[in-house]
Amino acid sequence: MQKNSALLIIDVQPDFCPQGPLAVPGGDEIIPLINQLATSFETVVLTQDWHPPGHVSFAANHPGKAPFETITLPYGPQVLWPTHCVMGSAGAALHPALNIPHASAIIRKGSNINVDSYSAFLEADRTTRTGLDGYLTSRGITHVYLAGLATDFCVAWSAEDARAFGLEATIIEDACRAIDLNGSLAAAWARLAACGVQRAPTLI
Ligand code: VGL
Ligand code: ZN
Repeated sequence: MQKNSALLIIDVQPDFCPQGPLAVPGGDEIIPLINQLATSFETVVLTQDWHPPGHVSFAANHPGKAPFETITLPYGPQVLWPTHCVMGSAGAALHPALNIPHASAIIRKGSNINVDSYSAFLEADRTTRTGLDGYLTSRGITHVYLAGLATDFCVAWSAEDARAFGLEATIIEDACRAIDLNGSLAAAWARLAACGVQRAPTLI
């Protein structure tokens, strides 16, 4: 892989894998492929979804609301999720089967109690940056390849924002799994195509 490419591994955490509170079907199946892909990249960045217990995206913090309902917040619509990835909990750790010792940065996102952050670049208010754009740009990265969970939420939003920050973006489909809530996967692929995100089955 060229020096100007980075692998971005999104939210491969126990809470998104089978047995977890927000399990993505087959979420843990992608880990061997991700470990293998990572060996081809000099620059590898991992993200962790990382929420305080009182986070606004948790249905449990909205009396009378159930997981997977949508509410309206000051920054727009917000899906309410089961409590997941509470900062410091075992379910929020990087998945123990990940084996990527040369990964150079870990970005934690969603730590603001009032704002969700599907994207690795920008919070849901669409203005607060995580700093990932600066990290990548300062290392000369012009193309990000994306893998992880979930295709239709955090992977998709991260890929769209990569394009907005002027990067080429390719989603490695076999290295992702989706939640697919009410057609969210098809909707995500349509948005991704419209902003020029490329789609590859795998790189191996
Ligand atoms: C995610 C829902 C809530 C994800 C994170 O990683 O796709 N989805 N928080
Ligand atoms: Zn989350």
